[in-house]
Amino acid sequence: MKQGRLFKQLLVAASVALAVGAVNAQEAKQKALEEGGMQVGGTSPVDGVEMMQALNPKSPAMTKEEFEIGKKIYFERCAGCHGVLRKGATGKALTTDITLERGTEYLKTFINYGSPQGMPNWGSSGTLTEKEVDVMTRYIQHEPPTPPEYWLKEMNASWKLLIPPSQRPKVKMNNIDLANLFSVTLRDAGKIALIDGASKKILDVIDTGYAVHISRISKSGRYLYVIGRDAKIVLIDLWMEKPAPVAEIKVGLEARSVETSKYKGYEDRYAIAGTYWPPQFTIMDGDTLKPLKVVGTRGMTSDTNEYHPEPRVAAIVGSHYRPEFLVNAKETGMVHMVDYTDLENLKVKMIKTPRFLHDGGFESTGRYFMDAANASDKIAVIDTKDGKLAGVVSVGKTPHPGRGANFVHPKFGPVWATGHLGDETVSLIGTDPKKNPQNAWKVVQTLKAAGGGQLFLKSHPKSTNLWVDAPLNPDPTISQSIAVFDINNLDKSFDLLPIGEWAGVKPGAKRVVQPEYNRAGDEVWFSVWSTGSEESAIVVVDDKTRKLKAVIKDPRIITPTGKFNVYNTQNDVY
Ligand code: DHE
Repeated sequence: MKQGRLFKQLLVAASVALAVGAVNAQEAKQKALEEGGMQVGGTSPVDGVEMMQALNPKSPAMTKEEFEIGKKIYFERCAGCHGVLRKGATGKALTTDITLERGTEYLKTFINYGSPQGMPNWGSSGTLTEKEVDVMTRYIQHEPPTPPEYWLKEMNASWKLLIPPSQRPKVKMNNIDLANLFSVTLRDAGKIALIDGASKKILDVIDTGYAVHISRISKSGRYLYVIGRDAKIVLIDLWMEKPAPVAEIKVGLEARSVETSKYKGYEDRYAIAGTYWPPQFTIMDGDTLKPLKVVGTRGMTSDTNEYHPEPRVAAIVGSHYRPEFLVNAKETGMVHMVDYTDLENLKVKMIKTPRFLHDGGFESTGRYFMDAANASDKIAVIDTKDGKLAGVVSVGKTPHPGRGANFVHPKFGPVWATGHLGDETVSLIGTDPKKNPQNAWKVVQTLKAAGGGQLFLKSHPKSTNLWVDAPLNPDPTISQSIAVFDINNLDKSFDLLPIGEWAGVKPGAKRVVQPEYNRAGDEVWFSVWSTGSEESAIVVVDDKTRKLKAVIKDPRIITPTGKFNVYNTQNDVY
């Protein structure tokens, strides 16, 4: 690979690590440099879309070509932190009232040298050339171009019903143990792998979307929904002789989340997807993906009550207690509780929480949704039964739980755990307001894990282990390992298992990411995630002995990230 291109990729790795909020830019860049171009997070697929260039007489002149270069760089490098409309999120607001006032020289210095608050040094690091820095300096003094909207008409045009429900099997036609099947994201391949939990054999590799992100399973366990960053959803029928896509749709220009209706009587009825752009969510038929209802999330912020034009939809969960979806609008800090019993007369209750919402999961009873407001270092607790905010808990720096981990603490009763991007701690929050009210919605213990840059952690009702990853940590001995705590002896330090080394793959980034249990809860799967051109693997560890059980290696296992066990995902077991 040419030196310049490599270097640019390295910087993307560094910047996106910052986009998720916490890793020191220089360290991340250095780390990425050593690892040969790993890209954490995904560049926005919006950069190729045509947009208007508005002329502001106060802005420094730029040609159409320069504007296009600026737009491309902005969507590849800047939009994740500063927002499509530059209203600010993890990064500062860059609207023209601010940038014109700051002026060209100030902005140029900032873009060249970065800031201790996390702005990468795009110029002095060599990522952007002098000319590109100059273009960007002028570009951000022009009005931000707005990507096009994308509504029902566009969705309908993209919708493909590959096999209508009437032509699908009436009973399960294969002998796959579906409960122990894993859907594995092969991110940069734009595919998922279906892997049998017992034999560890890859049953199939299926094309999905660009920079595939997550899988979710319908309540019955029959339908698998996969979403990519390009907002393409692929619906796979697991009952077919050979599970295969039966429908697909593109619900926007950029997305991260998909979920299905789980309430009694509505099992498999609806699917929902949230988009980063346009900021909205779409409710679809669960078995065909036919789009039924599109709802915008633009509105007022929870704290200052100011209008936000771009509240991106982060995590979505299906309530077990009511016929509702909980849709997290990142930038407004509002959780939209969407009642799906009557789509024509849609009832949406808005719950005010701190900003900016990102991910989260249920505590062990499935009643309370533990919602990470990562920029506020808080977890908002939402009672899905009574439909209200039950508490707000201060945790460590930039919580990133994934769906979190539930277990019974020997001293404090049931707890839900989150790790953090911004520090090495794991916060354990009491979740039992009935029997342990004194601990409910409080941090009862803080564990010290291996380091910051944590993304996911996991436990299982049958396990006495808590597994904590740290794939964004700048130290390879940490990012390539997993910290495991003994739940019955939490005062004791963790064991650090060298999962990356156990994988026995060729040199590479080998970031160890996202623990996931099998159906029985007696083994844990880890992705050993290297770049697209390097060798990756899935490592399976025996939960009891903490010893290596299997390594799944195959040329098709390209950039594995999330792994979703059908039974655990279907029933919110984590
Ligand atoms: Fe994710 C979940 C957004 C980068 C792997 N990620 C989520 C969710 C959101 C989100 C909103 C919750 C979905 C839900 O529950 O409905 N992720 C984002 C980003 O905005 C971000 C920070 C930057 C980006 O450019 O996309 C980002 N995510 C990543 C990665 O770089 C990861 C590690 C690898 C990848 O696949 O790109 C990654 N995200 C995951 C995984 C989950 C996830 C594996 C699901 C975890 C689970 O156990 O449910």
